Amino acid sequence: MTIQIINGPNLNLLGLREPETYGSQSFDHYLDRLQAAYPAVTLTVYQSNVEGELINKIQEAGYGSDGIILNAGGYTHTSVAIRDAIKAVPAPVVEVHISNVHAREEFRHHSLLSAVCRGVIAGFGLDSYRLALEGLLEANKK
Ligand code: CA2
Repeated sequence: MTIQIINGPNLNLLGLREPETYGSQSFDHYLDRLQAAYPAVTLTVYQSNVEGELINKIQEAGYGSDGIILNAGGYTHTSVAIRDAIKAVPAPVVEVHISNVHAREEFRHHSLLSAVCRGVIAGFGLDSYRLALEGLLEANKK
């Protein structure tokens, strides 16, 4: 089983800035641990700060993988184009957030993506990605 993780704008700064909100671990370090915990799954990660590049990756992985774990960052709250890309592909997409977006500013309470995703996980730090993976694995069994 292959799962594509896609991280959007500014998530390349994980572990470097705002540890009170996003923790102090780099994503690469977290991914090594996640991959070791799920040897039967092939995890690949892509990060971009560019909306069109994220859409290209959703289209590619949406036809070439068994599922997508997507943290679209700030585009979660603004991007009709990313929503359209998710809706257009057959692979299930789980929306994830490291922080609890509902406990933050009002503008983060609404996602344009949630309605076209298989599910949403938010607020568990980087463990949100593992929980999303569990969701995809369970959904795949059914
Ligand atoms: O909680 C999340 O995962 C978010 O998707 C993160 C986005 C934010 O716009 C969403 O509302 C919620 C921001 C990503 C910024 O990532 C940083 C990581 C480390 C340091 C600075 C920014």
